[in-house]
Amino acid sequence: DLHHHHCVGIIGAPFSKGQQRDGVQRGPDLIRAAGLVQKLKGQGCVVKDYGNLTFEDIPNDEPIGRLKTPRAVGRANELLAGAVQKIKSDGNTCVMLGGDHSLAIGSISGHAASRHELSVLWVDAHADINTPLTTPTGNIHGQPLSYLIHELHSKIPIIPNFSWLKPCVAAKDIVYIGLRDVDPEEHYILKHLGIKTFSMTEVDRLGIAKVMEQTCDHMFSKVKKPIHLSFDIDALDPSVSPATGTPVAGGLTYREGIYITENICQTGLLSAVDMVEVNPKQGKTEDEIKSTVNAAVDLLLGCFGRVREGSHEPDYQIPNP
Ligand code: 5AB
Ligand code: MN
Ligand code: MN
Ligand code: MN
Repeated sequence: DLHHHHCVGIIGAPFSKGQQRDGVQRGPDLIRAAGLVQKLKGQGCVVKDYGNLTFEDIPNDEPIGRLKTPRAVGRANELLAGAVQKIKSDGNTCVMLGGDHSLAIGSISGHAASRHELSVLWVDAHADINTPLTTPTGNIHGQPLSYLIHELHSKIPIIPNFSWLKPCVAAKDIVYIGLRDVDPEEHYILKHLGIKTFSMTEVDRLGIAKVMEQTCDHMFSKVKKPIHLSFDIDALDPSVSPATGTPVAGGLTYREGIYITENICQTGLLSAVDMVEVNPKQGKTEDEIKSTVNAAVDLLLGCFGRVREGSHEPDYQIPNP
């Protein structure tokens, strides 16, 4: 809540090479321009903006099998992992502004390096668990979880610029919300590893309040691990967040998205957040871009204490005339 001062460290990762659409690298600056830092401070957070990472160009980054720009993605995520580890060691909840979802590789690795064991809440239309051999597109933003999960380690080939990476998440510590576009190979992997999923069907059946209750029951079944929330803006319905690379009809409402963030904030265990896949070039109008960016900002505000009922300082007094 407002009176427990969240310390928030923000890192921008203007990176797009985990997929093929230009524009997603502008996400961090757009989300900042919509007032993220000032709004977080206005709700009582202590905010440090660590700025944007700069990613060097990697020449001759030829595909390896189906994998597109593997060396650039490996190097970018190594850099990001170091930055996230530093932000965590400074005592902050880390906010990573993407960029495409391949950045979860570095964000989650850097987070895990500082915290040992994590729960990962993956809010997305997609499962992002293809391996380099199952990917139908070669885009690494559809694969980050396969690189991070212990149980899939033997299925991941050696890739240049990924030798720094070690799997750091157990299948039982992952929960998905919002799935509605899962590849057959991904569906097999999810079932084979017994990963907890709340697809849009479960959101429809249970309602978002029960989904969050069961999400927390699953995540807290043994010990209370710090939570890594990886939020792909395409989890929301395209009527709310159209400016994204791979929109899918039938998504979460704005209210369901906000409910997720309010609920996760209340656990007191939120330790890092990714906000990814905002792509202004995919918006058809200025309003479509605005709606998408505002949703990203409001979700982040929900992560750090904003509640819709409102709030007040504990020592507030009604002014006397
Ligand atoms: B996103 C697809 N499954 O692997 C693939 O936006 C789409 O980070 C991935 O969730 C979507 O390319 C990746 C077809
Ligand atoms: Mn997605
Ligand atoms: Mn994603
Ligand atoms: Mn997408």
